[in-house]
Amino acid sequence: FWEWDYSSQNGPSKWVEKFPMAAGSRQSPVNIETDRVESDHEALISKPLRWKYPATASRKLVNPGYCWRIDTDGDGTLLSGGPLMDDVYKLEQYHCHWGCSDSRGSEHTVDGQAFAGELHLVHWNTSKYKTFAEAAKAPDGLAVLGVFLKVGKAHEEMDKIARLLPYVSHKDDCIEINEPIDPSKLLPVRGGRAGSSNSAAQRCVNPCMRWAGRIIRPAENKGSQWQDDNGYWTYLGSLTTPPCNESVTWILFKRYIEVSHHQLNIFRNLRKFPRGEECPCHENHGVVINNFRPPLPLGNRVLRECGS
Ligand code: BO1
Ligand code: ZN
Repeated sequence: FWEWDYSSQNGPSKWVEKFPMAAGSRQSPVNIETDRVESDHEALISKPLRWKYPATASRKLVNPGYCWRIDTDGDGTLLSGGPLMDDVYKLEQYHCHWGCSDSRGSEHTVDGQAFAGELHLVHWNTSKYKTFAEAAKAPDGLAVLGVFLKVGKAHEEMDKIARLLPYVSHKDDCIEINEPIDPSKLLPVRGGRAGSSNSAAQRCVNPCMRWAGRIIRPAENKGSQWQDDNGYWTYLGSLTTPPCNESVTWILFKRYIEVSHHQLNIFRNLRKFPRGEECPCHENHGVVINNFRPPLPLGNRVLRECGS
């Protein structure tokens, strides 16, 4: 009996023995060849990608033994438009992948280049399915927003997470989140680009409103709605961990966010083994590093881009 992980013994090349889906033709991640993407698809342009994440939706921080993960209650969250068209998706959880050093860690690569990490916001299609588990079995059930992490200056919202990680240092540790953590602040607004191109911005869809002589900012209560003018790549793929279901519409932002080397080191300090157990002292003294799956063939799939 073995549990899947990222080690040489039970890592990505062995997953297929227990999870046959991992050998499918719609697997993730992939390498994004920027000069081979198809641009200006009418379907993508006709409806801008938009999202809404109330900070109060982030409920629990978990160490599942292979990353950190924040589980949400989904209340008031929304992702729609772009490749998702009119279907409305809800945020289920968000988590991260990273390396042992700053030169690798992302799952997707851009023109063969890896980033220091990759943040995944995992959503499910509430227009068509009743639960996350049901959606996870359907070809259009899930949508994951991916954000590349590059080492630079410390990220304020990510620091709220980094400061909590010592409380979930061991596998199966879980804490409730009391300070609001806003996943929309983890999306790239300004900063560099994963591909080449010029600048644009993220727009707030619902403007501040006046009420009883006061200015009400949407962020103060239910979270504001944002739409992307920054550009993304999209393709049909899978979960990047077992069971590797081929149920994901991938949406990868062209812009990356910056996190500090120190913040990544805090990620690299999480343990793969439960509290109270001896350190198994297998690879890397039982810390969670290199929790990324290498890119798989794009095959006959189309990678589309939207925005500059
Ligand atoms: S990812 O964003 O592609 N890295 C990803 C990978 C796995 C999941 C979500 C996003 N979730 C998994 C759960 C499994 C469950 C599966 C299908 O969804 O971790 O426990 O079996 O429901
Ligand atoms: Zn992931």
